[in-house]
Amino acid sequence: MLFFIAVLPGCSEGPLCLPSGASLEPDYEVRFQSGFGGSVEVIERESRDADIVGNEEGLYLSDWQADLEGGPTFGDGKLFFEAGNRGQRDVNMVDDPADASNRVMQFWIGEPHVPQAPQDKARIQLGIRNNEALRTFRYSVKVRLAEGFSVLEEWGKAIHWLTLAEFWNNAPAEEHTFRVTLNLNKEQDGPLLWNSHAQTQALDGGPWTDVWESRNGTAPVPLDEWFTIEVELREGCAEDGLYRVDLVELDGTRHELMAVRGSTHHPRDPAPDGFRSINPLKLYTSGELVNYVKGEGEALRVLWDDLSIATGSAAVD
Ligand SMILES: [Ca+2]
Ligand SMILES: [Ca+2]
Repeated sequence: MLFFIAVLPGCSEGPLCLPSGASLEPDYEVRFQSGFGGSVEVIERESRDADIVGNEEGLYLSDWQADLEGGPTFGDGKLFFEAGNRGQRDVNMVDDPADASNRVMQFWIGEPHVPQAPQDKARIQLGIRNNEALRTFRYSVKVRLAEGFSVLEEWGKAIHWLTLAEFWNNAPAEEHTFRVTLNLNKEQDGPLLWNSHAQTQALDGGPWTDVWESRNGTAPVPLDEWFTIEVELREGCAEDGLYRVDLVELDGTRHELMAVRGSTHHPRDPAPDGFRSINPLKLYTSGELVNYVKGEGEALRVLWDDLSIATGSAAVD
């Protein structure tokens, strides 16, 4: 499942990293969780970003300000749209279609809303940014691909850009830009399938260069049904970096989507300093894809529930 594509030709800055040695299994500690109920709400979502505030009584570490932003590990947590208005894309707390007594968070994209040539694109993400030495973390979240994804399976085009999560080490504004991305992909005549890649980019922007890629065409992509995604990332070199993703179906069946031993920072970063920015919940794609879904009379809609984020023992040093 794991293969290396390139060793960064033309990148000369910093030595290739060396493995830090045997890595111990970290002890994980939950830092934040949310079931999107209680007083949790999204505010000011007409702008290019929005905030989530509130908490759930009885749910430990569930306050979006005091626990997520005020805790020792994470900086700020914000929703980011980049552009557009609520008639084009929106985030709302809605009833769970499977249980009206449960509230969940909905990402909704009705049309492309981010200007870009040759065609506008679309983006909603939860950005947890300005994290201090976030080197080892894992999270789980329930996901429901609620609308638009069934018609995508009928689309006679390949899909290479439909992002559901992204992890930055480092972000584009920093040196040694590097990201790990969890995507849904599709061949021209095939069903949706799972894909991840790690990529670098030069500081002045330009094309992304693959460091590794992992693809899983056998695990299911459940549509209109809850499933759980579990993601683990440990900062490290080709020898000791770790990226793992599991999918658990509603009936409890577990699938290993990705299990990559590979660099989880820029391979030439001389001083890796953790994942300063992560997007554990994301819906980011091309205007062409969104326009196709819209033309079929639907919108792109993802529901999220029961987010829980833990950091490993080596996360804060
Ligand atoms: Ca809930
Ligand atoms: Ca970093």
